[in-house]
Amino acid sequence: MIQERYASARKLYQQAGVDTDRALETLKNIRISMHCWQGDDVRGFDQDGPLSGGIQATGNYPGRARTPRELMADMDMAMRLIPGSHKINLHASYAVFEKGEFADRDALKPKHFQKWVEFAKERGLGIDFNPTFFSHPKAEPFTLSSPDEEIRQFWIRHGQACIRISQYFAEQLGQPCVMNIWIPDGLKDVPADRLGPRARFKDSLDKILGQPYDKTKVYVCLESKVFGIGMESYTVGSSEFCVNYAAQKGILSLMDNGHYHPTEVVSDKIPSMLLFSEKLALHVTRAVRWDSDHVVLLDDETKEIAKEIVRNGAVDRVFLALDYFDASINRISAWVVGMRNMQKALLFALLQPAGRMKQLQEEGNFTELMVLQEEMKLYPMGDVWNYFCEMCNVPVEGAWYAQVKDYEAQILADRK
Ligand code: RNT
Ligand code: ZN
Repeated sequence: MIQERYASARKLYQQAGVDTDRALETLKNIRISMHCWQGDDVRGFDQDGPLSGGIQATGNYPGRARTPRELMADMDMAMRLIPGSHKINLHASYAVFEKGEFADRDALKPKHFQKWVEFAKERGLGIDFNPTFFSHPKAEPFTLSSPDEEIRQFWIRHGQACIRISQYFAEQLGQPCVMNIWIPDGLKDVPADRLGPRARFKDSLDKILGQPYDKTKVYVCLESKVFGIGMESYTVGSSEFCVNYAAQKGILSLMDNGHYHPTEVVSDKIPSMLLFSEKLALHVTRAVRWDSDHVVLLDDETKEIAKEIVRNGAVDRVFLALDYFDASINRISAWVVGMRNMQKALLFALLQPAGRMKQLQEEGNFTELMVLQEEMKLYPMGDVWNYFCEMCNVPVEGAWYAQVKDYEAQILADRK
């Protein structure tokens, strides 16, 4: 049935000038970085305090992963239901300590992540990494931009430690590690001094990048943000700061589509960034009225983001990661829905007659362009997607959800 439906969809797409086999070949090789923090509401394992830094996971759905073992099992479960090979995205706060052992953020070492390397190796996954500049007693309200020199140095050492750990991941796994720096630093109310904190942040980043590392193995990124809860008036790491810093220092910009003004879209920023930098990183998320980090859906902006990557031939230049944390629904479903939707958005983009559309634009034939774009929306992409799932040995359509429900009844229900 699935094969037959694929054969007929393939023919229809062929008539529109689209090669479905080639699209699937491309899709199969796109690795998306699945963020570990959806599994435990961004709590991590190195401290017991609340989530800080102006981000928030809301909801109290049962079954949150409480230990590294539970988190790994849950990620495994999700990965079994997602087609293709991917990466996992870790935060420094997910260090796994031996019994009785503890290392503060500035003293983290590769060995504290050995369990994650073993996990990734066995499954052929890559690892991306993030220093954790939040949920820590020294993180309020400033980290790398702190006027307190001792605190600032602490966080500089943390950044440097994370570069060493990132290189360890890359070397152990034979895949580059994308290391993303995001700081929550900011102010609730009108600043007296906007420049000072940014100057200190700039100096701190210079010091972190002073840690020698192999640029072919570790891609350091800088993520900007417009506001956070409790930092409504000012963020140190604004878009202009981050884009300029990254361009000047030859590191990557990371754009999170929850981090801009509500009518500003990341999809439109992608081609401009691609003209000026070799590589680019994204956090794909869904902002509902604010940076709420809802699960990624197959919505217009997700499709438009995928389109800008595919149409500009940038599949190998854009590092894709997901970033959301919804504690109000089954957390494994949240991963599977988001990952599969990112892939569906990429597939949708890969199944468009891009050459013909571009030509119509250049000829000024906007009527036919609109007609074609709208017609392509109802082409049988679902048949191509199901075939892809079957090819990758994962459940087709919504069949995966029954497995999550079983897992919930058997495993998650016992987590009190
Ligand atoms: C916060 C940023 C950041 C975090 C993760 C946990 O607004 O988006 O990327 O969500 O690092
Ligand atoms: Zn983000």
